[in-house]
Order: sequence, then C-alpha cells, then structure tokens
Amino acid sequence: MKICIIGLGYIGLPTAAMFATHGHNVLGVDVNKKVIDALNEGKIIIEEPNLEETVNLAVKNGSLRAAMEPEESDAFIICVPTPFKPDKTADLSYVEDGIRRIIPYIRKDNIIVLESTSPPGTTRNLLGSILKEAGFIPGEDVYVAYCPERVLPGRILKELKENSRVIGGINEESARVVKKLYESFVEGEIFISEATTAEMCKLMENTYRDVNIALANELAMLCEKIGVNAWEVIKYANKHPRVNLHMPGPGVGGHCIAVDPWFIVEKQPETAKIIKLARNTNDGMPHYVFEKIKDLTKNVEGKIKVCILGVTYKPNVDDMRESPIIEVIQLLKEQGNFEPVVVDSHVDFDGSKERELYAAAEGAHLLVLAVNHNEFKDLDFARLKNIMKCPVVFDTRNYWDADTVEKAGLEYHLLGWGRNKQ
Ligand code: SAJ
Repeated sequence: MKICIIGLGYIGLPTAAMFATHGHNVLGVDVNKKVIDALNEGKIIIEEPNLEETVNLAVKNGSLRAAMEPEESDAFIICVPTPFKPDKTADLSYVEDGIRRIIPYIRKDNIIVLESTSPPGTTRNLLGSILKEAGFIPGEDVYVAYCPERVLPGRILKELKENSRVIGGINEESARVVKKLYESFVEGEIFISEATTAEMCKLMENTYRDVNIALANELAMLCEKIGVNAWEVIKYANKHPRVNLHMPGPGVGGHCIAVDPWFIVEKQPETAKIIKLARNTNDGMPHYVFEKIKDLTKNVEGKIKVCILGVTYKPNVDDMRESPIIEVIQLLKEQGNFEPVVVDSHVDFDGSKERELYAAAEGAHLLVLAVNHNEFKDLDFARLKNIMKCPVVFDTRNYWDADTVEKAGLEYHLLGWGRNKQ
C-alpha cells in the first residue's frame, strides 16, 4: 500500500519506518524542514535505540521518503502531538490541521487513522465532521479508525512490533480493514473495538499509571512523616501477588502521563475526582522536592550551589517535555540565593550537555540525583566528598546504595525515607 504518515515525531517516524520495512511504500509528512531533510538522508534528529538504522535501511530501499506536502495514498495515518492549553484542555489544533491537510488528497475507499492521543469523541466528532464537510461518508466512502500507540520511549521499535493494540473503528468494517493494515508489522494481538472506546482505553492506560504514581508519592510523603522507608514498603508490599505499587519521584513528566488524564477531566470534571487529585498530587512533587532542598541547605549562608544530576523527564532519553526537574530548577532560581548547576549529557539545558560532573559538583553544598541516567549509577563518591563544600547528597530515585555513599563520607538523604523520625 502507499501510506502517508502525518507527523514524524516520536511515534510517526518509527511507525513510518516499520511500515516501510514491511512491504509498504511510505511518505512521511512534517512541518519541520529539518526532520524532512534528515530523513531523506536516512538520518533522524531524536534519540531512540535502533531507529536510525531502520530509517536508513528504508530510505536506501526507496520505501521511505519525506516531504512537506501529502500526496494521494491508500492510507493516511495522523500522528501529530496533542498538547494541552494553559487551562489543561486539549489543544486539537495540530490534529485538525493534519486532517485538513490530507483532505484534498483523499479518494474513495482510502483508510484514515488517527493515532494521536485525544479526548473521547475526537475521531467521531472532529475527524468525522471534517470528512463529512468534504463530502465523504465516514465508514462508507472511507474507512476511519482510532488506533493508539502504546510504546515506551527508549523501546519504541520493539514495542511497536510486540505490544498488543486496540483499534477503534467508526464502524466494524473500518476496524477490520485497519487491523489488516497494522498486521503487516504488529506481532502482538490486535483487538477490534469502537472509536470512542479505543480513545478512552488509551487515556485510561496512562491515567492508571498516573494515579498509581500519585499513590506512591503520597506514600513517600507519609513515610517521611511516619519514619520509615517507602522504597522498602513498596518492595515488600509488591511481593503480594495482586499488588503493584509504583515508584515515588520528583514528579511525573513526559508528554503522555502528565497530560492525558486531563483529557478525561476536561470532559467530566465533576466525576473524574480521583484522576484530578492524582494529577495535582504529582504536579505538587517538584515543589515538595524544592522544600526538601531548602531544608537540606538551611544552614548554608550566602549563595547555595546545588548540583543537579539529570533534567530529562525520565532516564536515558533526550526528552525534557513536562520534566518536573525543570520546575525544581525554576523554583530554586526564583528563590534568589540558589545557584543550580545542571549536568545532563542527553540534552542541553543551561549548558548541561558539555558540563563534566565532577567539575560541576566542585564547591557544591548539595548534590541532587534528579534523573537516574545510567551514567550516574557508579560515581566516585570519595572524590565527591573531597570536592564538595558540604558533602550532602539527595537521591530522589532510590538509585544509590546508602551504605556505599555513607562509607565514602557523604551524608545520604532519600526521598520517601523518614530516617531519624521514629
Ligand atoms: N514515573 C514515576 N514513578 C513510576 C513510573 C514513572 O515517577 O513508578 C515517572 C517517570 O519518572 C516519568 C513519568 O512518570 O517522569 C512517565 O514515565 P513512564 O516511563 O511511566 O511513561 P512515558 O510517559 O514515557 O510513556 C507512557 C507509557 N504508558 C504506560 O506505561 C501506561 C507508554 O506505554 C505510552 O505509549 C506513552 O506513555 C504514551 O505515548 O502515551
């Protein structure tokens, strides 16, 4: 089939590469010329294991190319971002723009798939009504479905292939046709459902995770007050066959979990109580971490140097979207007497990319492990002890072993560990 994919980001690009390496002829469309030029040379501008090799292979074979403008195709797949507005409601302008851009190229019997995470009803109401306006009867003249991705950044290609998928058709025939299309590379099970149900599935998957992370964060705050170690509580509670407590941390970032629950709240604010509370709990974590940093440095006079390890929204990715660490840094800057120095080779934040860890820690009053990147695992703690002004570390991820750190002569603090409180 000839497939046109609108949006070549974290999802659109790997999806295009998968279709292109599984027998289809794919055209990727994006508004960013840099992405188009890179792709046509077989290159990518994001960090994702094995993606560049796959893209390169497909471009060399002639099965994948990119352009700014769509073309007539058998199938159109929309993979554009759905950010939220300041009032936390979904900004569907990219989705709408994506649909309107393909309209002139749609012909009878074409397949149109929306993959972007969207509030319930978007496929039927927004996509459906634009198609009707253009003279098509969705489900009769063209096949229409919602087909969310479920991949985890860092493992995208593997999960695109192996994860199961749900396809929500605007009618049964649409779902069946789209299932056949995705079967060309998906090895996981593909379930057929209806469009709004599939939209709700996608939102609830991420909401489930958000609510559970909020519970873990509440547990961390409780344990600090009660005087126990939340990480130990989680470890042993999770030995129960039906319990899966998540991990506390400095907050929830990324473009999915920190955003998607709001798309449910937006539709039913009176009913979505737990979902909203969880969102607010997780959004409050950067402030909680900031207060802890203030407390750990309260005896320092003058300018307080805080060395922060990691600024991305999670480990080993180059993505800072909605990163809670940025808020922590912002709060420190606003306070005036703090000098936050960030180390992160994955992204450039205030010069973080080039900064050497030990040079950054020199003269620091506190070292904060904010993101558990692999390269932060085995540090030379004895060296840190010698170069820091105050040998104090604050681990927000339970990444370091307290004994190892303390044997090196540093003071170790862990988020969620109410040490010395009993
Ligand atoms: N986090 C915690 N505690 C945890 C787990 C995560 O604080 O126990 C934090 C992370 O540090 C990070 C954030 O949550 O800041 C989100 O990270 P993540 O790895 O849980 O998820 P994402 O946003 O990278 O990807 C999610 C995935 N959804 C689920 O696992 C239900 C992925 O499968 C989805 O495809 C993706 O959202 C998406 O695109 O919607």
